[in-house]
Amino acid sequence: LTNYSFTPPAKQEAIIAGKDGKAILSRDAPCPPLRSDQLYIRTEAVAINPSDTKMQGDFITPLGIFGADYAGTVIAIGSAVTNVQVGDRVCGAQHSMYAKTPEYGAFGQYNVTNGAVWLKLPPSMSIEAGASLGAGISTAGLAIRALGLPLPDAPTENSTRVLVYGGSTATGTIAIQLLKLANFIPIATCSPRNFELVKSCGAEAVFDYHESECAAKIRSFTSNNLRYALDCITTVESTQACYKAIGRAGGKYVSLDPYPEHVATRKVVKADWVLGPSIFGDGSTWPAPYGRPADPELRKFGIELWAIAQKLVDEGKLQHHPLRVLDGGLKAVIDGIELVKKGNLSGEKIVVRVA
Ligand code: CO7
Repeated sequence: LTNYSFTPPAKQEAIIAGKDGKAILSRDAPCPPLRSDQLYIRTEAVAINPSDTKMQGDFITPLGIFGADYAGTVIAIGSAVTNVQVGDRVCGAQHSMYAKTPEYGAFGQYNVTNGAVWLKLPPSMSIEAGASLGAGISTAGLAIRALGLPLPDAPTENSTRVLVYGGSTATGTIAIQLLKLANFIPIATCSPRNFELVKSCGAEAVFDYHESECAAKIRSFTSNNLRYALDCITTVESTQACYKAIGRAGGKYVSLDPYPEHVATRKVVKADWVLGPSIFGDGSTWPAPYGRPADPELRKFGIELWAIAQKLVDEGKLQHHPLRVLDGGLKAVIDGIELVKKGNLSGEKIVVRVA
């Protein structure tokens, strides 16, 4: 399966886990080979996700490269890939710290595309914006699927309301847009400073989660009929608020991390949570409760989701999350991770220019 017409570099600079598990810049990290179904990409920008700050302890694979989100320029093309040329700009996501492919991590000089989880950037979209999309599209898509709702290619006929708790998160702004494009009526929570952002993505109404009456207000706004809640935050407070907002008849709750079961107590509400990297269909080697077997159905869904994302991006229908761009090369990724770890970002995704 290896593509012999292109010889990958022997080594690359990349952010890997040092002896104590901390992120360090290595000058001799491994480069992946190029398989026939892949593109070889010179990385130009990467984005930091909260999950990058959680890759510690048992999550770490020796010599594994950190990072999910990347964008860059194609420098070689596997023989089975069509419709792409050397010099095209693409973005995508990696399954960081997956034990079977530790050299697949976004935070390196080179990336290979992983399955179908990538798209070609139209001229209208910057490399930095592209770098912000990978985990957001994947995670939002998985969450919408777990809610049992369709994607924009099969819009619903009866416009139902869907609550996106944490509407100003990087996952939330994508989820709101995908829901709206599928003809749902998104409503959301966030801080007042992000109300306009969340409305610009398509939310009909936005509620301030700091108010003690937030959940009650949503319940009343939705006439005690809300059936779907997507929780992009996943704390005791967020789970409780979503459960309180869902109407009398119950419904479905989906979070992006394991939710606190002791507050998910209404029998009429079915709860589930999704794992971003399960989009590849390869399963996960992360420790419990994040480990899972390969799933061909998810692989198929990933292909569908990324084909839809390509179309939406080409048509200019998907707006990227507001960016805070850092310069300084791969080394600045370590600063970016620290910034995200501090947890005081609001409605911004950290993107680092690496080349
Ligand atoms: O690895 C992947 C590969 C994919 C192909 S995908 C990785 C997906 N991540 C995970 O699966 C890891 C587990 N989940 C999480 O880490 C979280 O659920 C995340 C944190 C995924 C949500 O991440 P996202 O990147 O979407 O969030 P963010 O960093 O953009 O969120 C920041 C916002 C702030 O703006 C706060 O909103 P405002 O309006 O108040 O400023 O989160 C908001 N926020 C809170 N909201 C309510 C922060 N703390 C909040 C709180 N309550 N306590």
